[in-house]
Amino acid sequence: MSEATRTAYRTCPLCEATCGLEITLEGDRVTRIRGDADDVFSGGFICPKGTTLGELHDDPDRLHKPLVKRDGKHVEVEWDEAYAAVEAGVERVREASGNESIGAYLGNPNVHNLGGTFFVRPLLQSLKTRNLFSASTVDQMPRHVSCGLMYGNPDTIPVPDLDRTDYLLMLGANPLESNGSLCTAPDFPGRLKRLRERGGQLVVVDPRTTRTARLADRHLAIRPGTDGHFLLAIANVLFEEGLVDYGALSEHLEDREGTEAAVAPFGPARVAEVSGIPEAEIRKIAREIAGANSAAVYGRIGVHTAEFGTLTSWASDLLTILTGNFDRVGGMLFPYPAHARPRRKGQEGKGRGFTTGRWQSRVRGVPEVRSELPIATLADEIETEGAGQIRALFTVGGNPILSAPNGERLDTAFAGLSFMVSVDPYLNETTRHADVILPPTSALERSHYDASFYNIAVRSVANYSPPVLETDAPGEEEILSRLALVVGGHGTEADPALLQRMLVRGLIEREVGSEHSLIHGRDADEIETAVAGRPAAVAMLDVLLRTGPWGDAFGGNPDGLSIERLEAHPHGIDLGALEPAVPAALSTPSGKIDVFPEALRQDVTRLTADLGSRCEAASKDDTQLVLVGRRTVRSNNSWMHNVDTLMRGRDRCTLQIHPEDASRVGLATDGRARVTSRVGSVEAPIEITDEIRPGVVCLPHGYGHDLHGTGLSVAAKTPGVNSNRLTDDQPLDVLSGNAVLNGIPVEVEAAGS
Ligand SMILES: Nc1nc2c(c(=O)[nH]1)N[C@H]1C(S)=C(S)[C@@H](COP(=O)(O)OP(=O)(O)OC[C@H]3O[C@@H](n4cnc5c(=O)[nH]c(N)nc54)[C@H](O)[C@@H]3O)O[C@H]1N2
Ligand SMILES: Nc1nc2c(c(=O)[nH]1)N[C@H]1C(S)=C(S)[C@@H](COP(=O)(O)OP(=O)(O)OC[C@H]3O[C@@H](n4cnc5c(=O)[nH]c(N)nc54)[C@H](O)[C@@H]3O)O[C@H]1N2
Ligand code: SF4
Ligand SMILES: [Mo]
Repeated sequence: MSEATRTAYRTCPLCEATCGLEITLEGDRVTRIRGDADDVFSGGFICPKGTTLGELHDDPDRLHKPLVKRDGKHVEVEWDEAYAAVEAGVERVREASGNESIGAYLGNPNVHNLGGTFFVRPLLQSLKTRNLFSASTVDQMPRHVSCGLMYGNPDTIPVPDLDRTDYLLMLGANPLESNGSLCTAPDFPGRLKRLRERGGQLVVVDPRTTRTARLADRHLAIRPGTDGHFLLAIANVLFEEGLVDYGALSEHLEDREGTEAAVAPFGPARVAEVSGIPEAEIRKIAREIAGANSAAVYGRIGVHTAEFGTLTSWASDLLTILTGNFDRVGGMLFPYPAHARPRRKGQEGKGRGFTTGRWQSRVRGVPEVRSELPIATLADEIETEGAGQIRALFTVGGNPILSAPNGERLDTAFAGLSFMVSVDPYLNETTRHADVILPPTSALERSHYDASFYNIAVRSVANYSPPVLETDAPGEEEILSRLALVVGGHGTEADPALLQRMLVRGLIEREVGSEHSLIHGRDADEIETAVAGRPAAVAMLDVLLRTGPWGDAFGGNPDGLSIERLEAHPHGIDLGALEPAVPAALSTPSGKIDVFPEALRQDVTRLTADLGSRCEAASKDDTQLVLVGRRTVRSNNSWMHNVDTLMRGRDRCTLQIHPEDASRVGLATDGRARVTSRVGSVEAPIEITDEIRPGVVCLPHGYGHDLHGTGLSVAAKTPGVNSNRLTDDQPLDVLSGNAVLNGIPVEVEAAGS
């Protein structure tokens, strides 16, 4: 007799798009996953990754029990034994070299996970270290910094009003493969097609002719690393041609003086020479942005993981400010998630503002940003002896050996650590160095609500997914709580429920104590009882939702949102399109947008010098090749290469090179190439294609699964090469500490030559 068939609905946690999934199960076995046609946000859209949650769950290589390293080999142990090993290891390192000798790295999946979102902080607090690193500094840190400086809070990030804009200038993003980033919009491809269908224009700036570029009205194959110059040249034309019009935003802007003078060196003729985008095109775009009914500018990985990432992020917002498109329907708008603190109408939007550099890294002296240090300097901190040298490391949901620059150096550094703990479901390139690996439950076994990505969504939407499968195994919430207690010196016997209750209680007390809260003055015990009986992370989310802009205020607004209400709406609740939100959304000391923050003034000076040296170089015959990255829809950073259905077909880890360059360096059509940078060298199959700008070569990141000691049997069959053995850990985006992962100078030759 076959087991009962049932259908579950949930939000896909794999990327930023938050697609609704319809999951069919027989008993505990997933038999089919397809897009949830009734999902209020994604309307049935899905990508190949979303269909594989069942395969991920059933992956025989996924860890179910902790591993502890004994005599160089990982062996399975019970949970208590694993925590005891963590306690012993941490005590040993602390006694020998103090709190600062323990570092932590948080990877990308933390933000796709409720337990991670709420419970990583107690662990970090128990670690009492400033040696904190995350995937943010190989990703979006530049955007946090520019937004922090301009709007007062690094998490106040505007998004393009994708569904209503008449004009979208997109740089260094390929949402047809990535499904979008810092702009949560399920079915991004469909939304771009609809933009064009309603008569809007899409202009894509990318050194490669991507699938997104092919969808655009125009594609501009820019020289890598020159997006900042290009955007400032557009600003230059706006001033020069009298197209600047701040519109309704004018009274909310401060410190805009000096912008015109600062962009003066970026004349479109000069910038055309260095960027490869003709002067006429630069002028045309300036006129189009100024003339469109509404316009938005959106940049992502290709422009943020670059030397002037923060400047580029600032410049992209500047263009919409200069043309009255900022904080306007169809332009750039601030998202408004259901779990946010309600905005107060007419509020001035004053706050403390944002600063960086409250401390510096020990070895290279790079400034702290958002309480963390650049991942590009982690190897320095491990290798360099002296007080504060990192001797132990915690990684939570991260694979820096493949995702951070100069991966080979980091691999050697990790091998020299005295103790390492990883919270991760796989024995992979990074966790193979760990003395203790603690595997959390799978995505199907946990509740989900996209607390991170609704913060950057193009509509206000709320969707809560209860677990699809039941389990007694510990999820992130329990593992991180127990780690926090063990590391905090409370021993392996301490009850994680006490810590969890403390966090829920703390949140409730903050709300009832805040004069701005919907539940100000209410009885904390009553509120606590109302959310009791749920896992702590869900209880915390319930408090946030119920006191949020659409919340039920625990009875004050009976039709309002709560987890219970969301449970009754498995396809989500649409709360509407975004609206202008300035000044209430701001938190700058002045209550206004800082149009040209001081830190950026200094950076524009640096870019002006860079323009000068690039102009000089451009006049010489330059054959220096530069490396950029790419994503493909069947892959997700480094960790989904163990899913067989996604890996079928041709090898996707190829070196793309333009035919002119291939023949100049003597590459045969089907051969392999050796690619060498300042820091390393790899060999990859070549793919000669005219869909890449001459002078540029491209490798995807997240591959290189051929290292010994891992347990990824599928990935190991088509290991590919680690492109981050070529990226350099020395250059950084000065303002954010972000690594430079695109535009890496490389030499290419036929392999074996
Ligand atoms: N399928 C899939 N989806 C993913 C991921 C994944 O690994 N696979 N990862 C997820 C994550 S963590 C993120 S952050 C997002 C990222 O999402 P996206 O930002 O859309 O990332 P990419 O697809 O890498 O697109 C970056 C583009 O920048 C271009 N580029 C490189 N250098 C330059 C430059 O100097 N200037 C300009 N203008 N362009 C340049 C590259 O050619 C590439 O097409 O994707 C998310 N979604
Ligand atoms: N050259 C180059 N390098 C890049 C990029 C690029 O464009 N070019 N992109 C960068 C970007 S945008 C990002 S976000 C980073 C990503 O960098 P990382 O976050 O360091 O790497 P991931 O590949 O996402 O690794 C995720 C890890 O989390 C584990 N994991 C998966 N699910 C869970 C879970 O639910 N819980 C826990 N605890 N662990 C889980 C996986 O097994 C894996 O070990 O890579 C960056 N590196
Ligand atoms: S686009 Fe992203 S959220 Fe949607 S199904 Fe694919 S991986 Fe999941
Ligand atoms: Mo990312």
